[in-house]
Amino acid sequence: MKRLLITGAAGGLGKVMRERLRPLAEIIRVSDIAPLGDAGEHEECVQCDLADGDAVHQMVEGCDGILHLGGISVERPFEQILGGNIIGMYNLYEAARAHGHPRIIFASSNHTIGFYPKTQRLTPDMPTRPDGLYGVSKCFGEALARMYFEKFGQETASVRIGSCMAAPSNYRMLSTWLSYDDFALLIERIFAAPFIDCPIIWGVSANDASTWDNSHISWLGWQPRDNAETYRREIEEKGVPDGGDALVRYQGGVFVNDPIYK
Ligand code: NAI
Ligand code: 15L
Repeated sequence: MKRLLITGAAGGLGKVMRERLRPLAEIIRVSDIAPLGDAGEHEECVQCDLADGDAVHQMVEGCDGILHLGGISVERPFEQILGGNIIGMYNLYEAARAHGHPRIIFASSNHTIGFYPKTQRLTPDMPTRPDGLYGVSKCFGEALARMYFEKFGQETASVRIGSCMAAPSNYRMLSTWLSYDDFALLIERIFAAPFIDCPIIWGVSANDASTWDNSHISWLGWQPRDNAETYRREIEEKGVPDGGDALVRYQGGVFVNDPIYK
């Protein structure tokens, strides 16, 4: 790619991917509402609110691919979710439509399906069961991506990320963990494919305890290498939650207990 845009680049995942994805493009354009620090070599920094349509058009212009990590990433009052995740998604897709349909990777979330019981194996064609307004906003994002594909041919991979962090930090993450390496590998595969359509992909490592079925994307050739099982002993030493604990009862873990924040 000539220019890859990473939104949410000042956030937890954005900071990691800003470094790791350097080889994917001549220029990485990093964007966030928060300060981004100085532009590194082969970088451009664009500070911008996703809810500002004109600013988003300028941010997207000239980009051949977009990794969309920006937005509210946990349960928050609706007004915050509305700006970052609903209006922000619409602005991003309108800008992509105006600027040549750069392929988009949308950071969706397991909280689109959080109310499924942990014992159930899931495929992406099953109905959503969001566990909060945040999860609902990610369902909106996936639906928006689908509509722009059907109407305009806009390609998007909606990656329902489990728990993407350096290492799993609780019992639930033995199934939901996505390592940074496996996420970076997935991003590479998505941008390298000649055509991707508009799939929903489970963003999860090769965890023995995973309940998410990615067999529909075997054509992508993504083979996650990490397995949270490596961490089982040290996690279990901290204590094993009982079956009634939301952490292990629901796919979305404790998000199911979040109130509607005002
Ligand atoms: P984060 O909260 O650390 O980063 C999100 C970034 O988006 C922040 O830097 C924030 O300033 C920016 N942002 C928020 N509202 C904005 C707005 N209106 N305009 C522009 N930028 C705005 O979240 P994290 O963990 O880095 O996650 C990145 C993405 O991946 C998020 O979309 C999140 O929903 C999704 N995700 C992450 C998971 C994880 O395990 N880290 C799991 C599932 C989904
Ligand atoms: C998410 O969607 C959140 O963005 C992240 O902070 C984690 O809490 C993750 O899900 C998870 O379910 O572990």
